[in-house]
Amino acid sequence: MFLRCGKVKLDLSQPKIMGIVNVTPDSFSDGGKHLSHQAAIIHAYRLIEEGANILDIGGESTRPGAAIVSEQEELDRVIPVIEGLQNIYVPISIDTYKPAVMRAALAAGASMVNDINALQESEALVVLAKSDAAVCLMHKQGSPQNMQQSPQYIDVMDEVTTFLRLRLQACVAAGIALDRLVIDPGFGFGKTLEHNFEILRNLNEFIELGIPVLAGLSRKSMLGQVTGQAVEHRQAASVAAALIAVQRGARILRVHDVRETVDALKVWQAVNERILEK
Ligand code: 8Y4
Repeated sequence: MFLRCGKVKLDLSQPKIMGIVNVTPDSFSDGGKHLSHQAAIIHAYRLIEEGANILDIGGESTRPGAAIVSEQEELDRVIPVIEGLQNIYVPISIDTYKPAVMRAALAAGASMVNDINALQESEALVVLAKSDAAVCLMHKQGSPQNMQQSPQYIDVMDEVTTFLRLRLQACVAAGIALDRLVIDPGFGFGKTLEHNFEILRNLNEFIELGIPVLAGLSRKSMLGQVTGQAVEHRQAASVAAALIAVQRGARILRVHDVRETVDALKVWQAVNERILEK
């Protein structure tokens, strides 16, 4: 199984790691954005060194209740970072739901779009159809501002699967080939603790859609709820969750802690390889 990201064909026969690069505004906002861009670029290089296979660059926090960032502000945050990463060999993913940001990021060198809105914004399908970039289609219920108020499903697996199938069909109808698409159930996006763990338990069911599955569990509140740990102490829980996702068929893991997740995957791979040797 391969994922086409522009010129790069990403081999997903072994699970791959997407490292998270947040471009957050620096606290010296009077002095322009140079420092936060520089910090994001340095962090990106570190994640590559640690073994990241994709970098996910985001300029708007999509954590529950986070403030909305204007299109121009988001562009000002992410485009200089993408431009500053011209020489890297790993594909760059742009984390955005705004079509104008997608277009500018792809022009600046990104070869994947990670859209928590699954290309439902008008023009998003058109922007991607005109490109050769990969796309991650994520499920959410509600908007990041209200999604955790009272998530409700009759059957969460059924609803998420149906939504992702419809978005896959919309992408194919718009001219985006299947080998450019990834699906993601969207852990924490309009889901209760029970919903999130039901999805993780049954993650293998998404494989039937025939498209690689991406899982984003890193540091999320579902892990805080079961461990009692604050966000800065969820590394072990995140690695455990990532490994469970891989065992249930996830092909891409979106993580903050790249080095630790790489090691966990090496243990998993050693177990699998040694089955074949016997
Ligand atoms: C601590 C740190 C607590 C981060 C919560 C968070 C996903 C995603 C996000 C995901 C895909 C987040 C952009 C939420 N999550 N994209 N983005 N899948 N494809 N929260 O699960 O990291 S942001």
